[in-house]
Amino acid sequence: MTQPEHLDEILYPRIKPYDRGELLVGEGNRVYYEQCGNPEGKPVVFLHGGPGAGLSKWHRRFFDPERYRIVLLDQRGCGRSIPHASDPDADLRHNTTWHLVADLELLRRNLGIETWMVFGGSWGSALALAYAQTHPEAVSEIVLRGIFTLRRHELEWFYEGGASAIFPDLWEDFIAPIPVLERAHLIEAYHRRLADPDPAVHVPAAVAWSRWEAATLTLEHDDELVASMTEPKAATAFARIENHYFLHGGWFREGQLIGGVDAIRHIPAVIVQGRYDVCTPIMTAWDLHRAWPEAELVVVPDASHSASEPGIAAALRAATDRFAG
Ligand code: STX
Repeated sequence: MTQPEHLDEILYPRIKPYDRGELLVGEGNRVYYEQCGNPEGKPVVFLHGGPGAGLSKWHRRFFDPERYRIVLLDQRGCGRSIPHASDPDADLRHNTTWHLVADLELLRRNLGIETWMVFGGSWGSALALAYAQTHPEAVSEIVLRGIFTLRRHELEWFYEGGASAIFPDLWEDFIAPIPVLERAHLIEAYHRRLADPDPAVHVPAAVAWSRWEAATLTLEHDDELVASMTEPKAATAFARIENHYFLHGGWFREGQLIGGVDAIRHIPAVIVQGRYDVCTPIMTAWDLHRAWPEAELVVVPDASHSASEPGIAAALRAATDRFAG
């Protein structure tokens, strides 16, 4: 996707990495990472969404490149990491939340970083909470956006019918590939198709899954975002990885991430949330805020989910500017 032009007025200038590498994380997986900004700056790690969405170039631009050492990675199976989950017979057994948490810790140590800021939106907010609660001593600050913790009712809201109340038109397209008798459990019904090694079966399912999400992420429909997220290879990895994680509840106990804030409440944190976020409704940010009042909650009144929305992007930049010291 070309970088959204409106971000030129909100975020830092377009930059290129000063370093790119591959982290060998075991089981044949290679995790792509890159570093941007100032090698002597304050370390921050960017955690993308999905899971399975991969990096975009504009993700580099939430941080002052003079003051930050910006580390970004494509989580297992997506983006430039290999093997890619779009491979017809991809095996996702070694792709779980706890593998990703371990990958982050390995990357931090390999890069010689003592502590880093953790910055994540949507699925990235879940991964940030899981990582910080497992390795609190490695985390200097936390910036979260579009809070998502994979509780049963969050998954049911977006993938089992709740959000059809707001997007009934797009919902019809989401359920269209699934026979009526299977619609009581859409995540499971989609799983059967997405796991099929035949591209004639898994690609159309992946595109329908990804279109539902892409088309509901922004306050106003964004054609470019939908086009980039429904490109068959990206859509297949995105849909397969998301579906695999959601089928397993992220390998969390119900309520684990909000229940686990005691381990991290001493860490300075900002929570940015769009009021009209349909993908990850504000109820979850509110529950997190109630459990963790020390973290600052910034509600953006005229935004939905995507970090590219102007109010969200501006609030995120303000947070990283403040933590830069
Ligand atoms: N998925 C939420 C999520 O993490 C349930 C997500 N959805 N779309 C995105 O992230 C991108 C904006 C990164 C494409």
